[in-house]
Amino acid sequence: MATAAAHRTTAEAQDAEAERTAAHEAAFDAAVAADERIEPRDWMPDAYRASLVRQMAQHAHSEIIGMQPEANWITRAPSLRRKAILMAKVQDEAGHGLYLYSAAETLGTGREELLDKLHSGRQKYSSIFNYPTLTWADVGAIGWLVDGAAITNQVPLCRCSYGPYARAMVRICKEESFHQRQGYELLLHLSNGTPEQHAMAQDAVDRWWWPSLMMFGPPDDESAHSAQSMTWKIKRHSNDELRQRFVDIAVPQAEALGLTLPDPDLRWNEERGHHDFGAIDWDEFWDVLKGNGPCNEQRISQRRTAHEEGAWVREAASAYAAKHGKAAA
Ligand code: BYC
Repeated sequence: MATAAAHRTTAEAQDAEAERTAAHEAAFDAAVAADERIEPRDWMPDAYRASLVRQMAQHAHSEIIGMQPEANWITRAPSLRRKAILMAKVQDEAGHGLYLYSAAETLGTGREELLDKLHSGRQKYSSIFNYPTLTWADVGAIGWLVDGAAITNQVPLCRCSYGPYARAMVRICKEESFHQRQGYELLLHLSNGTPEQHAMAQDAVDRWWWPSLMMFGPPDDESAHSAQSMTWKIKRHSNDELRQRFVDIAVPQAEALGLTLPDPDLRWNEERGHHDFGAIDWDEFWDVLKGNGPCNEQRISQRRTAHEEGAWVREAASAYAAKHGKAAA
């Protein structure tokens, strides 16, 4: 008798829980459908939380790993003005990482844990940062193409359904616009300079064009997360849509720069109202994701070293906070 009653109570409790979850799910779906923001204390499906943490972590990691290829040129910038601009840009990237790690923290995942996953290869960062910056013109090509691709991808994220991510993206996009302009201006200067400078700018664009197109992720039919992320309004457009938008923006800019995009199949398609472009080497993309890009090892080992060498700063900051916390108490 007692066992039957206990079973009944458990079954009733399970039914009540299922009903509560269904009500939560309905409220969540309605909020997303009405373009309302989901905030940290709101109920959300576990898979929504996990996918956001996955994307935001990868985004944050990309920002801080992205400091490396550009920082490579700070000591060799050709003028004080260029050096000051580049230093400010690299610092901005650190700031972007900070906003994004903080936004991820609102979902209950701490920065230490995310950094640990980056350092141990369990989380990704953008493929683009596994390519080397061989000349000064690469700083311009990164600004124009990489930041240009980033803006195209990230402006719609300002309307992401998760509030803290969307708000972080507003400020990031403003700063990315400045980054894109500085890269464009740098390349314009080189393109209109000596024949050697023009050739250096062209060579940089030749090397960065295809990896920039890969930044948008795999084609839609191979994108594991797109459909679900678009239903949840984390992503507003598919990878291929954004890639096409970027190509359409970049072509007239390349013409204005006097530089050629390295794609013989690139041409305006009147019928589609878009530029057609050549086939992307997806084998190269997946290979870079597997860790076999030209700089994967270097980027991660430099990141780990920077983290270890920064341990004393974290310890000092914690000690300071503890001391002042005690004093305030
Ligand atoms: N690189 O299902 P999919 C910057 C992964 S920072 C590496 O389409 P999703 C800047 C993907 O994570 C730029 N991995 O994924 C910084 C997934 O693997 P997992 C960074 C990639 O999430 C400093 C798998 O492939 N921007 O601009 O729907 C200086 C299948 O992909 C890449 C962001 O992070 C890639 N390119 O769409 C200068 C923006 N593409 O997670 C500049 C935010 C895909 O299953 N992120 N993968 O192991 C996004 O918008 C989306 O996450 C993506 C991918 C469009 C990147």
